[in-house]
Amino acid sequence: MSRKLRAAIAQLGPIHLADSREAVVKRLCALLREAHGNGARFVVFPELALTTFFPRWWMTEQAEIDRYFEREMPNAETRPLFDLARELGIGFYLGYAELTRENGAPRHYNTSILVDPAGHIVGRYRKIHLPGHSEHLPNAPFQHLEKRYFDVGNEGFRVWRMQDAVIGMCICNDRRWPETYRVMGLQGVEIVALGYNTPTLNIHHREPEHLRMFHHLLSLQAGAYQNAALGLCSAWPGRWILRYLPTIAPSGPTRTAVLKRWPCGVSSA
Ligand code: CDT
Repeated sequence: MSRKLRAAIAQLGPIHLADSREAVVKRLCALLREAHGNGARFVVFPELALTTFFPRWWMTEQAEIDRYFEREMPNAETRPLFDLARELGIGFYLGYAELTRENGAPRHYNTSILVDPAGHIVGRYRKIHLPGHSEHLPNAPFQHLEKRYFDVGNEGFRVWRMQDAVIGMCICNDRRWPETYRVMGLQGVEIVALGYNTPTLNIHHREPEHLRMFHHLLSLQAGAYQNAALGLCSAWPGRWILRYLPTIAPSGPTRTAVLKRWPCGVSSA
C-alpha cells in the first residue's frame, strides 16, 4: 500500500550571538507556516537551531557556555513552535543544545527531537560523533569546539513510528559513518532526518570545496541508498557553510530553488 508524506527542509539563515531565542523561534514558526502552506506535513530544521552555532566561540566560563543550552523542552521560549505545530497538524525535527543532569552531574548534549503533529515529543537523539577539537586553536580561521562543549550521546541510534513512517534521527557528522544508517536500517528506518552545520573550510585537513560537497552527498546518499531509506537533510547557509544545502537522498536532487530566497526558506519534496 502506498503512503505519501510531504516533507519540507527548513533551512535557516545565520543566527547571530546576540539573537534572542524568542526571535529565532519566530523565524522557525514562519518557516513552519510556509512549509504548511506548501502542503508539507513534516519539517526538518537544522542542528542547534535555537542559537548561533556557539562551538565557533572559545569560552571558559561554564555559566557563559550554559546560556546556549535548554534545561527543558519545550520551555517558555520554544512553546510557541510546539503550539503552532499542533494548530497546523505538522510534525518536525529540531536540533538544540540540551543541558540535563545524570547521577547528580550536569551533562551537555547536542540533541535533536522528533515532535508529532499533536505537538508531543515522540523521540530524542543525542549526537554521538562529535567533531572538531577541545582546545583553543587561536591560529585557526574559526573554532569548532563541539568536543569541548558536549558529552558523547548515550542513547544510540533509534527509530520512531510517526506519521505512518519509520523515522530515525542523527546529527551532522554522524552522516559520515556507516553505523549511523546501518543501526537504524536494522530497525526498519524509512526516513533519516538530519540537521547539520558544515563549514565550507575543513580546518583539520585541506579539502577543496567541491570535494567537501561531494563527500557530503556521497555519505548521505550511500547511507540512505544502502538502507533503502530517504534522507532529509537541513542546514544553515552562510559564509562558512556548505552551499546548496537542502539535500534529499538517495535520489540525489539537491533542491536549490530555495536559495532564490536566500538566506532562509523552505524546500519540499
Ligand atoms: N556540525 C558538524 O558535525 N560538522 C562537521 C564538520 C566539523 S569540521 C571540524 C561535519 O561533519 O560536517
